[in-house]
Amino acid sequence: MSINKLGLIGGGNIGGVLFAEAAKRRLAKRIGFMDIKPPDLAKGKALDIAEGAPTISTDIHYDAGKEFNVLEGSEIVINTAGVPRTKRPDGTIPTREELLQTNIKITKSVAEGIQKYCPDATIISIANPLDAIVYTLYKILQTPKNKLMGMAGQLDSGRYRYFVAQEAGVSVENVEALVLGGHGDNMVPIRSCCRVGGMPVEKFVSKEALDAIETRTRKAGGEVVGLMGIGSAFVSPAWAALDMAEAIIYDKNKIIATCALLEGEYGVNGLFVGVPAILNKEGVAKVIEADLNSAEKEALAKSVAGVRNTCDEVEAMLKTM
Ligand code: A3D
Repeated sequence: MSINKLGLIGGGNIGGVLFAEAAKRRLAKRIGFMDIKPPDLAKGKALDIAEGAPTISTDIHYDAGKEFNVLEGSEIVINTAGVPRTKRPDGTIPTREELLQTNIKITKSVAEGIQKYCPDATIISIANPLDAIVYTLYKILQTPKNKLMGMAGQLDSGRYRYFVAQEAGVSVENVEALVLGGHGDNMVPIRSCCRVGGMPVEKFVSKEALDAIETRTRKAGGEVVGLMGIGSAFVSPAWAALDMAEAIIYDKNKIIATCALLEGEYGVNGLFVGVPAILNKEGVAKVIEADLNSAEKEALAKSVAGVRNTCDEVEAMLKTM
């Protein structure tokens, strides 16, 4: 079971991994791969991967290029078009929100491309600032809320799981975790939802170690940016987005932390925020309201306030574009 066509917008670091993995996993009969970068980044990367296909015994069919028409007929689109964070010469690291000025313009052209060539596609967006870029796509495209979502929570939860597994000395497969809220340094790891082998995390990891793990999780994206020196994390975000795409393609009813439109859930209206959601062939089939303690509720409200500020900036910028 696979879909007819998967569209990938952006052929940079994340886009390249998405193309290679989607081809290897045979997620779609055909892949549309688009990037504006000359001379023809998308076509070049697609050719490189296709020439490796015989070695991994897979058949790859694709349309790649600099124009949005290569996306025609895509049923699911994953969007990575946008500049990533990168370490400045003085060693500081920008916030994701500082990317908005540049990435909102890119997102406008992405929305126009989707509108023209695959208006009915289900969209998973990855470009930063995550929640505000998904909001921008919504404002321009008015996509039904089940068909538009952002990837961040799956990656942030994955980071939390990895750190807990290391500390507890167990397999990552034993650790369940949830990170909610906006995809910024105020994201909210939910300790009360963290389980190790089905048991409360506190049985395996001390309170002090958990405090440190949660702080590290909130800043984990910046840690990678700082170490790599150029660009930001790209393999783990691609895998996380493909997990979401597979839940949709295979109609899994899988609960994944997803940036979804809230209409009253968690006391939030009209914003896209990271929450647990059931993903299936409909896309975001249902938002689930986790039971949070008062500290977690307070932290979530703070994170949502940050998302609201950035979305207010989006509203102002869209009026001038
Ligand atoms: P990068 O390797 O720079 O690739 C981005 C690509 O977008 C480049 O190849 C550009 O040429 C291309 N691009 C720019 N404008 C357009 C356009 N109008 N149409 C099509 N393509 C265009 O970056 P990356 O792949 O590392 O990251 C992509 C985005 O994902 C950035 O905004 C990152 O900040 C973001 N990101 C998000 C997460 C999350 O967890 C949400 C994690 C890591 C990166």
